[in-house]
Amino acid sequence: EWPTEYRVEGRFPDDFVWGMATAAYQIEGAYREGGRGASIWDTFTGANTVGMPGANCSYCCKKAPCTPHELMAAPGATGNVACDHYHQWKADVALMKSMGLKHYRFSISWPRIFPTGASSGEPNPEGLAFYSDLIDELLAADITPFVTLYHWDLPQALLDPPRKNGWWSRDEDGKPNGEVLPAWLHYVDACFSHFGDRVKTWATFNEAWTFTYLASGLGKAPSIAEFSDMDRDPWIAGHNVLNAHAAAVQLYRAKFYAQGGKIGITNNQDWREPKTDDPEDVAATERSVEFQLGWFSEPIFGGRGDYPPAMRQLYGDRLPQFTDEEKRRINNSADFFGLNHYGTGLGSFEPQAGSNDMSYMKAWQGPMFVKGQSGWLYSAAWGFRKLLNWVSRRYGKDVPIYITEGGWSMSADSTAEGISDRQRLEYYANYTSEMGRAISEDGVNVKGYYAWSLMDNFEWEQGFRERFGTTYNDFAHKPDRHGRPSDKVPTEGRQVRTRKMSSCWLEAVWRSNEL
Ligand code: GBH
Repeated sequence: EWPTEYRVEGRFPDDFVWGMATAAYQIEGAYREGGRGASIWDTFTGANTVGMPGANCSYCCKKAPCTPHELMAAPGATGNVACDHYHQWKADVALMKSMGLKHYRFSISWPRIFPTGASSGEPNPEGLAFYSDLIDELLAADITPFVTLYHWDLPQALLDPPRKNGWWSRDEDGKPNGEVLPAWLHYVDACFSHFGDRVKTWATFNEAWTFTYLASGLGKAPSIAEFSDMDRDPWIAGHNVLNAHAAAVQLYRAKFYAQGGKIGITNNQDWREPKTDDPEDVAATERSVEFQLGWFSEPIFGGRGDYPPAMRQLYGDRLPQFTDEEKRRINNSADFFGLNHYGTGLGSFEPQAGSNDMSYMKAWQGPMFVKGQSGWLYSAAWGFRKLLNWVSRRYGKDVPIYITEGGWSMSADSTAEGISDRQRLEYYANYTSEMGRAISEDGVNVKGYYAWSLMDNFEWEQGFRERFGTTYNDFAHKPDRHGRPSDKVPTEGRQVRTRKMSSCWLEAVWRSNEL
């Protein structure tokens, strides 16, 4: 009863933004170079951080080897080398230029700019130089940069004692206290000061839900015991992050107004379709979208500077309270609505909480959906259209929506296999078609679409085996003992990038602005 094939057609508005996206820890590598400090992902992957600024071995065992977190699904994979972009960045910009790319979203690594997350003093000049040169090279290639300030690589020093606890910081009485806020503001101020003359689009955070909720103990860094009380810690972290977002926007608007840029945040949501038309299933799926996307969108776009009323009703005082001043600051603290969207699943009412987002919804995989390589990824482009309409209904047609990520994972053991990615091409064809219909038929204010990702990269706890790239990376892997390419140890300086079919298809789209 659900469509699996679409007419691929449509023309996009003249000013529509087509781009590609990446994130620092997933592509840069060079983890001990350029004065970079340790991040929570170095710790989580078990990278050898002995001697690095802010490494947590300074109060831990002080000896290598460190061990990957038990939730690393591909233990041994790290971002130590990743795509070696820190060395191959010029060639990477040349690649982007060769495909006619006009918009590129990437993130800045906080521990490259402030290796120990300092809240005063000068930024690391080598870190500044890397991004400054990259931005210049992009602009020279006629590519507009979109910069994410935080894509999950918190300086490790900001998680460690004494009294830091990263986004999870709270007072004795349990109230979130924004302990890392001065360090965060010092960092974003440095980014605006040094890059804001050339960067005109900023996102504060990538997927607050993922790096607070899942990172409280469900598989993203840090997922440590101290912050794994799922009745308490996600809400503490989320609260601190919303306040940090609003403070960064306030700073940007007050001090960097003359730069003439815009700033927002990127949240994530996959669509949830009720498994049956039982009203309880319908309510549960609606609630699940509200409790994930709404958690971080309602305070900003909902007009009251506060959480969704349904969340407050269910959680009561477990959900922290904003002061009136905080509410005023959070309300309207974004110039655009950034949305990462990948796939669709079914949902039903689940009376025992404990489901993925604590919304009393159980997620199901629909057998009618095409499945990606990632366990959670199912394609149903109509779900994307429904989600876009959900956002538009809820937060109005005025706020411009940018799809800051969308993509498809496929496994591949060779370049030949990797570049024949017809299924990814079909994903993009179906999803951009449905996005086009949301724009032209439903009047949803979508302004741009960034494909995830420019190239295969370090896919977090999945290491290198899950490939989301539109360009294939050989990673110059040494084969493992079964003769298969290993999940581990990409080699520096020798990675070959080869564009996939999907990359060529997307190029045709952004060159013609038409499907
Ligand atoms: C994005 O997250 C990230 O921004 C990007 O860095 C990443 O490379 C890309 O997706 C591909 O994964 O297994 O039920 O716990 C996408 C949102 C949220 C999707 C967490 C996977 C895990 C669901 N992700 N989710 S579950």
